[in-house]
Amino acid sequence: MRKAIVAVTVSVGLAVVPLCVAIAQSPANQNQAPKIIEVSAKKYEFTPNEIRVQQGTRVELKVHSEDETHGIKLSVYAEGTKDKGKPGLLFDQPGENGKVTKGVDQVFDFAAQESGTYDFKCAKVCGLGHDRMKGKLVVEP
Ligand SMILES: [Cu+2]
Repeated sequence: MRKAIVAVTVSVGLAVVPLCVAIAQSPANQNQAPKIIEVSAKKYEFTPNEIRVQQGTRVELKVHSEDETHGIKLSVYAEGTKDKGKPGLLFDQPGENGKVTKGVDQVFDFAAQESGTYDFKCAKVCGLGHDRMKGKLVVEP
């Protein structure tokens, strides 16, 4: 009987070790602190309007509006890949992409998983120039 208890204790102990190893080895970009990128928005431009990051970077994008409230909506598909399957930008909370709250800076996190050029545009109709209020995120391989 005692032998059985010892055996159970040892096997539980052995099971915990691989679990700890697995947690420590989860993909690097999940533990990595995000690269914080700040964008300011005003009628009718984003500054910067071109953002460059390396493939695999985790990004926290912070959008501050200078005049009235604007926001960013990113295409999650690189140019030319929309029909080819999975999105190249992986959002922590997809609902935050393009979500604008009046008077509040928009902040969202994503992983730049695949290289390519991703368009973004203003997520709130802000006036006559709204349609040309655009930019690009370039994810470099
Ligand atoms: Cu706009």
